Amino acid sequence: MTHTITGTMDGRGLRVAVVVARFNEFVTRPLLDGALDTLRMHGVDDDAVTICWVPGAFEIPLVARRLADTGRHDAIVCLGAVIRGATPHFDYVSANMAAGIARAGYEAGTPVIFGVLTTNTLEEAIDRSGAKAGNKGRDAAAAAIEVASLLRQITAD
Ligand code: INI
Repeated sequence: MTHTITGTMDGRGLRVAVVVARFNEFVTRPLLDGALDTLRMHGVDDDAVTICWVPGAFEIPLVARRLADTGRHDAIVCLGAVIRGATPHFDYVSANMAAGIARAGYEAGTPVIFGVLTTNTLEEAIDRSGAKAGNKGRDAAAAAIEVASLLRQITAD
């Protein structure tokens, strides 16, 4: 007989940290608003949410790792917007940020969720932060709840 463990979308009792980049704040602020609304909708208590602003996406992994190492959060949600048109640094910032976020989660053993937009244009970033193509902050918050719940069940089983 198979044994399936599925994460639930019940966020009650979960403690979540959000790391959000100030760079391109007109995009990252709606990502944050979407993430916070989704956490609330799924029962995560406002008092259980910690928000850390960082200068840009490049700084996200370090702060996410430090938060994960405290052991005080069930998941870390990373939010930012790296837009190709805005910088010749796009490739360096996005590659290091993505690898660092993945590494923080794998090494700390806490879900570190990738909610950073990497887009070719400003328009694409706006579309993905609440306009035409959903809100990546909401998606990231939902993923945080699901994976934190899944890990809890695996550990409890
Ligand atoms: N940071 C971003 O979050 N998005 C960007 O598009 C971006 N651009 O275009 O350069 C960006 N740069 C800043 C970077 O993340 C660091 O904060 C900075 O280099 C200081 O380390």
